[in-house]
Amino acid sequence: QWEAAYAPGHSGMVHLFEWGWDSIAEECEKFLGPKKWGAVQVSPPTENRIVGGQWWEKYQPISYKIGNRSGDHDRFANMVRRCNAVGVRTIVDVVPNHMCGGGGSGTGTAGTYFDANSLDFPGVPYSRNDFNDNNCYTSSGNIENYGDANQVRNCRLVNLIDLNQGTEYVREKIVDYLNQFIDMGAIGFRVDACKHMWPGDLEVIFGRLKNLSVREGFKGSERPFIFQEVIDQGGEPITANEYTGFGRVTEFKYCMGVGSNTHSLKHLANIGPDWGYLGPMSAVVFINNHDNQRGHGGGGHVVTFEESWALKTLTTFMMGHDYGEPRVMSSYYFSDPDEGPPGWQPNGYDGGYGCENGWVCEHRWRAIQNLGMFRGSVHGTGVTKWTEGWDNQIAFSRGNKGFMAINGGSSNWSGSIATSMPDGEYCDLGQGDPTEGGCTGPTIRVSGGQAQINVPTGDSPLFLNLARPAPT
Ligand code: ARE
Repeated sequence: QWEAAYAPGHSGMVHLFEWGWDSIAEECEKFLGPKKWGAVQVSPPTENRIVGGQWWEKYQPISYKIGNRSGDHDRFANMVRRCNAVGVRTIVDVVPNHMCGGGGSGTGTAGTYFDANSLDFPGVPYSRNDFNDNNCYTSSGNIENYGDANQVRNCRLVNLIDLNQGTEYVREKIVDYLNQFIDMGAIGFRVDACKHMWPGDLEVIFGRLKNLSVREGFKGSERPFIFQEVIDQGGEPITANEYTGFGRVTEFKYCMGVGSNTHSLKHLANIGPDWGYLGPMSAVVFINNHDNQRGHGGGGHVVTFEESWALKTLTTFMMGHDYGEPRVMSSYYFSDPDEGPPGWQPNGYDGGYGCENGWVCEHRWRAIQNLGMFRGSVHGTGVTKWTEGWDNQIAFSRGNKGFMAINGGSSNWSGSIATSMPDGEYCDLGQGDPTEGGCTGPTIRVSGGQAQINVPTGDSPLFLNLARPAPT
């Protein structure tokens, strides 16, 4: 439940936020597979309430049927298969804490009726007794004070009708909800709003999940990868550590930690538990996420695509360093933080493919696109030969498998840098791609434990990646 079952040589998650299933399948085949990324994290696929096209509609479940504007059940299943076939796994964003916002009634994205006044969700089915309202003692029925763990877990998060995972019936429904994705070949889950559920209940639910599907090509002994969204920036009674016994947890302190050190990269050498963060096997790390890039969920300055230079620098560092399991955010441009994805339609839209018309696609940026390949090839090594230049420059090796140099300064960084890489001529994956004959970009020579580097300053490229020897 802590390790993602990535294909050999693949690593790193890309969150294709709000992409449609057909587009994701195509991106796996054309881009993420060949670039050896580990997995896509997809937006919640189950039936949601239709509000007004906002991205956050998908965090308001109506039933556990697969079907919303990203696509229907068969398209989703097809996407998981096509991605698996090219070595890219699927990680599903699931929302077991609550159903939709209270009040009103209607029909969800897969045509299922619901009544949020009487708490009736026939699509599951859930009814009044499955919810927590009777266990919440705030006057509004909502969470009013994050200093009170009881209300954080038993009251409604922003009026979202709160399920009681303490009951056997609700647990079984959630287990079935998650297992349907494992049956389809998904490898794991980003679990929404875990702060708002009791750790003991989650432990039971996750413990009942199936092993990864043999029919879909897995060994049968692998556990689903689980990472839980818990925003812990200190100062609240609920801590991320309460959740590490049954899966990983999002390490939100990392966003602020790296974001405040773009101009002092050398400080990042020991980022992790020394900074009061989760252990390396417990943390999922990221530079920003779909909430904090638009001011939802968690405070502080985070680096996003709007600061492209800083984002490239920090993403390179995150993917190169050995702390935590990394995730790269792939966004769309927005002016209103609530607005849905470009070209959204209530049903069947499938934007995203092509990375044009409003999609940012950070994962395709030159400096970022080969980082999954780098990380996949240095698997099992630690950081060695940490080196600092004089002008916000750092370099390090990953044992004898990789080397990375990041120039965050205002002048070129060139010279001999110590490395644990064996002698040879290597492809600079920051600027080029490995080919059968060698490299489409510059190559770098290592001899006698020294790499001859020349890392230009400027927006791109920022790193040299020597994971792959250029064949001679
Ligand atoms: C929307 C409307 C609300 C309305 C509600 C119900 O915006 O006004 O009341 O619908 O009708 C997302 C959006 C919400 C949206 C919701 C449902 O962000 O705006 O509400 O979808 O459509 C807390 C939680 C954390 C949560 C953040 C946002 O602890 O789990 O708030 N993050 C996840 C997702 C979100 C998603 C949800 C949960 C809900 O990643 O995308 O919400 O499924 C401190 C605390 C944090 C707290 C934070 C913000 O930092 O430490 O714990 O995060 O403040 O309050």
